[in-house]
Amino acid sequence: MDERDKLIKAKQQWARDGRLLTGTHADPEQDRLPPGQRLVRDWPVLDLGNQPEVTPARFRLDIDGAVRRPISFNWAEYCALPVSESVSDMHCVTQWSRYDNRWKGVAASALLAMVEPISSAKHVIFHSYDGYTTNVRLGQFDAPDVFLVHEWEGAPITRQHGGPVRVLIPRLYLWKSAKWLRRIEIAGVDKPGFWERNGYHNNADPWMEERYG
Ligand SMILES: Nc1nc2c(c(=O)[nH]1)N[C@H]1C(S)=C(S)[C@@H](COP(=O)(O)O)O[C@H]1N2
Ligand SMILES: [Mo]
Repeated sequence: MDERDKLIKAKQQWARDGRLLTGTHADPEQDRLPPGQRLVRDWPVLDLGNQPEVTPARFRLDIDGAVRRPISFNWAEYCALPVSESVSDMHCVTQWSRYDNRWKGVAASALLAMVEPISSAKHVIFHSYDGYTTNVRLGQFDAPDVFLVHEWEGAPITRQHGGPVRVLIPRLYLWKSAKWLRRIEIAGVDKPGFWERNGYHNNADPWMEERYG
């Protein structure tokens, strides 16, 4: 069994055991730190072990599916998009949280305005260069604090953290924030992603402790 299979088996066991669950809920308006989390100062790296090198020449981002105007960017086209700055917290299901991360990126709402989802569009599936997938509801993606980010703390996002471009959805556990983003599929039906099929919760709200499905 290789490292990747071992990781998947371990996480499926965590899900069966309900590991790390405190059994409490919290209100994100009042409790900045979700239940069962602890603060870290560094930024741990977590993925399936295959960190693709996405060079500017190789970079493509497609946004398609249940939209009126599907779009495909190469690196130069992507760099011409309007960039916003934001500050947000990160919460990982493996129990670490990191406050006040400074990001630069393209607002999810701006991208959605360009592609114009049709009325039956309800879900978003992210596809990455390493084969990873993860899914959210359209409303979870279409939120003011959601960005495709390319800078963290004033420097380009490193390859190990999913650069050049990754998703950032601060109010969901970090496995929903796809690294090495390749495609955003807008869909009428939900399609559980990699960890959602391997024991993690479909909704992933840290304040509700939605760790396992
Ligand atoms: N493409 C891709 N994105 C991914 C993953 C992955 O394996 N591949 N792992 C997810 C998981 S499980 C976590 S916890 C976060 C970790 O992001 P980080 O390594 O930048 O902390 O990325 C998420 N996004
Ligand atoms: Mo994770």
